[in-house]
Amino acid sequence: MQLSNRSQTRCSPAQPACDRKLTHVRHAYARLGSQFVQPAYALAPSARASARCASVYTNRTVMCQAASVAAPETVPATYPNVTPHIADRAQYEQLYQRSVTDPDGFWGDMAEQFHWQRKWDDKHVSYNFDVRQGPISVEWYKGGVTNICYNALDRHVAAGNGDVPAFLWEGNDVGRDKTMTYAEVLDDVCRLANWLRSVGVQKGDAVAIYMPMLCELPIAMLACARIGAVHSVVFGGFSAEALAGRIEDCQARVLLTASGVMRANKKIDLKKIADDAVKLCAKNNFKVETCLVYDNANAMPRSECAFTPGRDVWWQDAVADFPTTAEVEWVDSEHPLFLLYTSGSTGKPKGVLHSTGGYMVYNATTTKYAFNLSPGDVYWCTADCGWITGHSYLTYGPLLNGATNVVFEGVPTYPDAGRCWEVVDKYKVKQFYTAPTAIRSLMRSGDSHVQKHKRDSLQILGTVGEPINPEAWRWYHDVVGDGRCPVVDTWWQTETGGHMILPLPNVWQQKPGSATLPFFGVVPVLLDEKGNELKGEAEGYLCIKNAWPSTLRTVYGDHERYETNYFKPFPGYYFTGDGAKRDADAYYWITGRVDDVINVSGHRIGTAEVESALVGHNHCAEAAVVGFEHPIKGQGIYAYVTLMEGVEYSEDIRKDLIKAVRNTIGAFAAPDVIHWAPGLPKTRSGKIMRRVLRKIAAKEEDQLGDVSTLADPGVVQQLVASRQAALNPAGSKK
Ligand code: 6R9
Repeated sequence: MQLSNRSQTRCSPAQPACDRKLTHVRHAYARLGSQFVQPAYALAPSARASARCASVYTNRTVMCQAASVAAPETVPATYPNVTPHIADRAQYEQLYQRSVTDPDGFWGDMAEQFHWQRKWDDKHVSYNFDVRQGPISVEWYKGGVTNICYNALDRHVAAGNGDVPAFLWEGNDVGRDKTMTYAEVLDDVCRLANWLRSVGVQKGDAVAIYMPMLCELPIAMLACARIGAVHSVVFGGFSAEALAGRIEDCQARVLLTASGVMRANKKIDLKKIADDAVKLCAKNNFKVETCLVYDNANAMPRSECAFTPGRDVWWQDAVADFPTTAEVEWVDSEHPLFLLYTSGSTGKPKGVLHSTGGYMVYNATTTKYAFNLSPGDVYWCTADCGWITGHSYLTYGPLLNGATNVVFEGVPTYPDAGRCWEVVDKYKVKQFYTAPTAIRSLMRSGDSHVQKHKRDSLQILGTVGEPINPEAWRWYHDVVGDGRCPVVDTWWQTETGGHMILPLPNVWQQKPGSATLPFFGVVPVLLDEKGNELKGEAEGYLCIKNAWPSTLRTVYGDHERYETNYFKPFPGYYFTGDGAKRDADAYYWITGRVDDVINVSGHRIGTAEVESALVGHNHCAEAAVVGFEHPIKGQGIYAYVTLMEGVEYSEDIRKDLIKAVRNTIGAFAAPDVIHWAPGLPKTRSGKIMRRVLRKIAAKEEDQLGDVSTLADPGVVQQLVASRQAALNPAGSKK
């Protein structure tokens, strides 16, 4: 069945197809306590709003509080090397006004640079963000027909730029590298597109991709886009169970993977994980028919991999002989382009669906202005394609702009903390885009690793994924950029598809820790818990008032969840899940998530997902997970667990519980702290008081606030007394 036909209908809460997949999650929840048995969508919007209200001031990191409370420093826009595409703030204001008052005209102009097989209609934008007015819907470039792969590759080759490098691939090990021109990438994309067609993949079908950062990963995404198939990339750090859940959810019959990969000194056996995932799918009666495996011989030669004849195919053998031309599948602007699963405040990840035309135009436009990008610029985004940043600002945005893209297989600290700057010098990188967690970890290794390298090609430094603390911002700006490069702090989400709030480089003054002002076409608002818009200086729930071109179109298979999650909390607005402050200069300061999502090293992890994995362990009766401030990761994962009657807490059980999370989600979601809790602080109606748990984890038990509703106040003292043991477990390496 084709994705394009199903996306609005599958998996509403009443449908049995969905029930089957949720069984294990529900089972886990049933043991957790009453608050999880009730799905969020059953709550009235007002009840949800007030429930969240309690957390808006407690869930953010302390670091951000400091950023927003301290008198902010301002950094003027005086960078002689950076000549922005937008002359100054006044021109921005003028363009911004047009973008929000005449979106048809503004975004029509922005779309002109692309190839459209058929042009969009005059009035091409229509949307409804108000659940009271009917179903939520978003449509851009109505009537338009295009293809994003054509625009990212063929268009440049046709213009005579086939010899421009598209990818500068840098391997995990120093000295392993490869250059691919636009023409070469197009050849490989066509070969793979032909192969995909040969195994029966059609327009609208989902294809799962579980790959390391080889050029073949963006190539696979582009090949899917070329034939109108919908890619669903799963980050290579996810476990077999997480991969299986994502494959099943979108019913991908074809999986693209690799034998293995080296990350720093660690070998990761991707094929084995993929095999386990396929087995798990089979157990649930879903068959992955074909598995294309890239023989990444340097990390793991094919001789070391299990191989299932009839299902597995070696990439290098199967794809090489296909022709280097492949017909483009021209698709409607609203044709689905990709699915990307992201954590929400319930246990089941959401398949965020983006469509073609609006995503393409918004993505290319933000890339151009955020990074001051021009064709041929050497640009490097360190994100993995398994996350939205790798989709928007590694694969599509830079290629749509004709840039030369560094694709990095390794990690910033291998073989040492100077690797990034060595690579910057090697390729003369002009724009560098990374996450605050990487900046903090490199900062900790000392300035000498940076200063060993020249970095004189750098012009723009970008950051994404979480609030950047002013200290890290300063280091990035002063040490990495030698004070010559503006820092572009980009706030956006998987759901928004592209940058939403960011300082355009060298256009207006920066304030370290603030993402500053909205991009063209974006109208952010701050709401109070009743949904009133706050004016001027204020702090509240960050919502977006209007549709922008790359708004997520649905949660795959569950349009109701899409509406419940993003549009019902505040009718008439898209709710971001973040809190924010607006200062006297109208600058936005993101204060962090206000829902039960933790942002660990820029990766969104739902507390419910981790809890579900913990209670999946047969000794665990109950679990409650909260975030706590972590010096490198931004937030760490702090898990309170109650064991089954008669089971004694031990170091082995602690390790086992961590392993359970690694196996269910992936190593990046492993709890930093397991705190054995004979009892959890609950209200008389049985609700776990997470606010109290957050305070205990943050060592702020003197600020517990009102605990009069606690059923057993003694639990708090018990947890405070046992905290030290949880932080320094016997036998741990910490
Ligand atoms: C692109 C991406 C989205 C969440 C978002 C927010 C946090 C991202 C940020 C930021 C402060 C920034 N976030 N960028 N917070 N300043 N510049 O990261 O997408 O993985 O979906 O995460 O990340 O909390 O809501 P995603």
